[in-house]
Amino acid sequence: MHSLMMYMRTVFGECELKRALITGITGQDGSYLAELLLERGYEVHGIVRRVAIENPKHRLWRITHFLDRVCLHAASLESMPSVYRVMHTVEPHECYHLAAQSFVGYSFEDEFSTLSTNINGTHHVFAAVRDVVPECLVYFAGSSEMFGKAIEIPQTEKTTFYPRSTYGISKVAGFHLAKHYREAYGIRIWCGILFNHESPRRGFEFVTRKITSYAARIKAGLETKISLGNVDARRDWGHARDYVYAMKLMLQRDEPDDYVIATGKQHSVIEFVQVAFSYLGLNYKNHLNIDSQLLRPVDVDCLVGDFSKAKEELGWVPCVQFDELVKEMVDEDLRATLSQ
Ligand code: F7E
Repeated sequence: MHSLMMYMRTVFGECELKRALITGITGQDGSYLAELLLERGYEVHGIVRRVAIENPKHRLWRITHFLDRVCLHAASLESMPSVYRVMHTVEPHECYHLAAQSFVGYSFEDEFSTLSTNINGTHHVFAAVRDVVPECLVYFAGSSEMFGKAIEIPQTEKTTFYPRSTYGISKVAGFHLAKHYREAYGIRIWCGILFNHESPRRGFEFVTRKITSYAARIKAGLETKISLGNVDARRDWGHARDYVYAMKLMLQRDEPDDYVIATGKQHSVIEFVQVAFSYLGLNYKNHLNIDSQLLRPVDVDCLVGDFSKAKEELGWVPCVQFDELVKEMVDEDLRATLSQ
């Protein structure tokens, strides 16, 4: 694949394909984004850890269906030389920096690696763009976790940040690094402030996928109970496929900016449970166990985004509604459970 791309680049010269580099290509968002960019005719490159290449069945499951159409580069975002090497090899026109330790719950267990991986990884990517491909358009994955203990409802691009986890703090640092690289070096970096976004490709550690996978297993008679922590937490949940489309739209704008990407609608964790279980004809009250061990030292209680700016300037609106999202996830988990 790689040599073919190099050959095409040499032979076709001027009319070369647009090259996109995605960090975090093996994750939920990276996989949907790669699909979108391939559809648009991009040459897609991804940074992955060496262990992922060595263990494709376990680590590359979200991208196996298009593996032959992308070029993967083994590198670690924590190693500046390896990020620079990939940047030199690919010379991307667009770089989507999605990779991070993104599980908030885990950031309480390992604050140090969350901060160092997320902040240094982001810094390495931005510095490599500045030094190797300064014309490259960059997307940075910000997060609604930056609002944390939100000081206003709904949250907009102007809402003051109040992060409540080292994950949230690392994203605030990345956000300010992006601004700094824009202002000091003229690097064109867009920040998406994405609220929770889910799909059948969501990791099992996140609450939505945990709920839909347990609902399916309970329906199939393989489990009887699900244990959850703070079921009163409220989130603004959208579909990941809609959200990666917003990333692409951002980079089509002339000037870099920040955009809240959300649905504007809020639901509690318990509502998610109720919709998922009742879709399968189950009464969640018969299966739910509240486990205080699953509570975080501090939680984010209430997030809901105002996406007016994205609607007005990008023409972006979320397409998938809450109920449809839950049902798509449950359907996929039930299908996978029954085919095991
Ligand atoms: O938790 C509560 C938990 O882990 C949602 C990441 O993508 O979105 C995500 O962060 C809520 C929290 O996502 C369980 O306490 C109850 O209040 O699914 P989550 P998150 O922390 O909102 C933002 C936008 C990101 O950027 C992050 O990268 O659900 N909850 N019981 C539970 N959560 C989990 N994981 N497991 C439970 O058993």
